Amino acid sequence: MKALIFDVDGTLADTEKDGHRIAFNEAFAEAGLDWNWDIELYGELLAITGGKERIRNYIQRFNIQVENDVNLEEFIANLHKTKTKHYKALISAGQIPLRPGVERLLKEARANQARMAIATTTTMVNVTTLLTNTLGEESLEWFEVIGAGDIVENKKPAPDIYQWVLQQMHIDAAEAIAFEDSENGVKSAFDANIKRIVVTTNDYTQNHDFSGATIIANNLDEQIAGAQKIDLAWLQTL
Ligand code: XBP
Ligand code: MG
Repeated sequence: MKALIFDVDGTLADTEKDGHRIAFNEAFAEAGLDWNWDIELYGELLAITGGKERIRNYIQRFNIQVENDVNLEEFIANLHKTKTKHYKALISAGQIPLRPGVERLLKEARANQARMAIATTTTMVNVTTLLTNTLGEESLEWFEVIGAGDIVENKKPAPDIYQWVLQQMHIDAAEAIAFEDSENGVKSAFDANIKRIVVTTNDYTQNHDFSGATIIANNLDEQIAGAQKIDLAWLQTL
């Protein structure tokens, strides 16, 4: 049985528009900044993965002057810490559900002792908060490895995080199936040599270039060629 490696943001849950974006804006307000990332702008900023990297890109792109006497690195790190605090609060309040079919597939995989892991760009506490709030505390144990955030040097679309997870699991890329929602995510998995990639798109990613993906569906509960939904039996045919 192949190991299942899941992305988090956009794949397990639609966290970007009503989660991360809101938390960024709350952090900006708390820091006294008049920045506002509206839905459209945020969609463009998503091209850069990682919250700290996204803030830096925004500052550069709009030529924003951050107070002269502060160190930019430190400024971004502090702002991002505040963002993570707001994101955690939002997820803990149960604002974001899992996407259709996610709980079903995770539980099916668990019941069949399939090996599972996570490969994400987001901060570790964001992952654990989402999992415990949607699936309970014990769900953290369902995942053999959780690769998250700054654990690798280069975030998606670089292959580093998938390579790191494969290494930790002591498996070859040929033994894995990756679950992604974005072009950056598919590129990351593909360049880590994972050639079985299941994409479930969302509003932000539906027009992305998914070259290298095995299948592109709206969600895991969608009827696809050869199956009523994306389940373990179908995944084993890949
Ligand atoms: C997810 C991301 C993350 C979140 C923010 O990308 O890009 O950066 O938007 O998380 P993927 P942090 O789904 O491809 O892993 O602010 O914690 O970095
Ligand atoms: Mg994603």
